[in-house]
Amino acid sequence: MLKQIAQDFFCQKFPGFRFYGTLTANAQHERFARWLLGGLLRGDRTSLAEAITLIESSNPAKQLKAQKLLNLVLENENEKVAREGPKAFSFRIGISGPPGAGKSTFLEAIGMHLLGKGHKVGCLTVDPSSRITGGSLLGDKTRMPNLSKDHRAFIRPSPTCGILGGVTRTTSDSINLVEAAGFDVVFVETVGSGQNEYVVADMTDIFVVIISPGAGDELQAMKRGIMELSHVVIVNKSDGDLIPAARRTQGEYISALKFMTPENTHWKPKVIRVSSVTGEGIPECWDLFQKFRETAISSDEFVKRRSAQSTMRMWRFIEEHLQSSFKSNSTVQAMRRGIEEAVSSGRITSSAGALLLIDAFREDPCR
Ligand SMILES: Nc1nc2c(ncn2[C@@H]2O[C@H](COP(=O)(O)OP(=O)(O)OP(=O)(O)O)[C@@H](O)[C@H]2O)c(=O)[nH]1
Ligand SMILES: [Mg+2]
Repeated sequence: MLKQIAQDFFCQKFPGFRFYGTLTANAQHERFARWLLGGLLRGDRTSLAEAITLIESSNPAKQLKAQKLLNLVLENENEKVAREGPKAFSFRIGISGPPGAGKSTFLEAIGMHLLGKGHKVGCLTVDPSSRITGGSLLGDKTRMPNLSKDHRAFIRPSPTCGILGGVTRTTSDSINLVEAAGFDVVFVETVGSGQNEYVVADMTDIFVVIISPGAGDELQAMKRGIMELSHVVIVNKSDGDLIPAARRTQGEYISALKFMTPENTHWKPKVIRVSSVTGEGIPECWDLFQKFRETAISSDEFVKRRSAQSTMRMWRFIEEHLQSSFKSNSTVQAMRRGIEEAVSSGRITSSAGALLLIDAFREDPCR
């Protein structure tokens, strides 16, 4: 009893102090998670960065701590929503679009606009392709010079490659951490390359596609499914000589969207023009986002979408986790080349090759 009082005293007095001596590993994790949660709830950015690094770690002990922290964050969020109703929800905004469309510049413009309105803004990036290239240019802070310097904004680039459970898990868990630290508007930026849009749309409340003027070819190339996911299409760079082309592009997208099934029965997708450089159209763009949020909340779509996303994400995590354990398994790695060769040369069928690897994985005692 006395020991407990002494420990609590030290931990309160010196927030960074961790009194682990006599605690079980589980209690240590719990205490650490509570200490980090305290930092998050105070809006401490160092704690937030530490919490995100923790959930990105593949170290088993750190993963246990991370799970404790995420549970506490969830409890805290649920209590807040029970107390304050839907206005307690943060606003998660997915931003996608082809490389160079001006996504980061747009985030700088709208982010600064939001800081001016008293919001706290988080920006995360998703780039599963960075696993292949080994690095990402997304989140390039040079395109967000003011936002990245402001303490009311938090910018975090894509997690590095090879993380257990994949980018999806770490990004959606990071969203919860960023929100716990008081950032009430969270942008998730991704490069539009086919698959990423679905990942981002599954973690956000509104999905926005940003394009450049004269992107008629992009319209052809952009998958119908992705257009159907979008609630707002932004034609960026509507400034100077580019204005006529931006108007034309806006018209083309309005026509194209007429023939598509909207994602949300209560919202017809909108196509707007902005200039992230001059700031023209940015306040109207934010008003539109807010209108979407109000419509979604009042029609109950907001909560329904988040619930459906949670279940969908659980399955995505399982898939990512199983795939990464499978591919990194030493038995699978040892057999892989031989079986691939047997399949590609036609000696065995693809399904037989797959089953050989799956059986080897299942029977591996070290898995
Ligand atoms: N004229 C004009 N140029 C813009 C505007 N927004 C962005 N740009 C320019 O477009 C280029 C690309 O901008 P980024 O913000 O880096 O584009 P991005 O979509 O984030 O690019 P990636 O992250 O590489 O996919 C830069 O040279 C910007 O200065 C705009 O509103 N008007
Ligand atoms: Mg960018």
